[in-house]
Amino acid sequence: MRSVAMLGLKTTFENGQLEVGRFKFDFGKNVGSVTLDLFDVEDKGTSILQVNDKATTINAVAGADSNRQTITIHDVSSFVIQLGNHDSKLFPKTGDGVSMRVSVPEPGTVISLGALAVAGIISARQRKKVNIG
Ligand SMILES: [Ca+2]
Ligand SMILES: [Ca+2]
Repeated sequence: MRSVAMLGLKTTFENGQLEVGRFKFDFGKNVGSVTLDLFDVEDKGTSILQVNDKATTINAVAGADSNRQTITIHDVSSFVIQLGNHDSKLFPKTGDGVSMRVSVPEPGTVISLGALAVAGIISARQRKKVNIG
């Protein structure tokens, strides 16, 4: 299951293989350290924008095709990440799609983006409201 279709994006990116979008993860409590496993960051733009509702900038490093990297953030109850870059000059047709896995220390808790479709729906609704207003 992938969240691409749930985000209201009109076009698919990298042939729909990977996600581009802004996601909020809210755990509802401090879950300690959170590890993000990022796949296929090839251009700048992928960045953690907020941790616990405070603005921050933790940029993922662009690398070769299909590269992997992990970023760990600490004392996290929520965070917002921009995944991928829809306006990539390197990929003018597709944008730079990125896939992510999120791991938190609680045993067996691994969240994939597909499980977070709800977050995508909420942000799509908020965007709609903004457009109407
Ligand atoms: Ca790629
Ligand atoms: Ca990519």
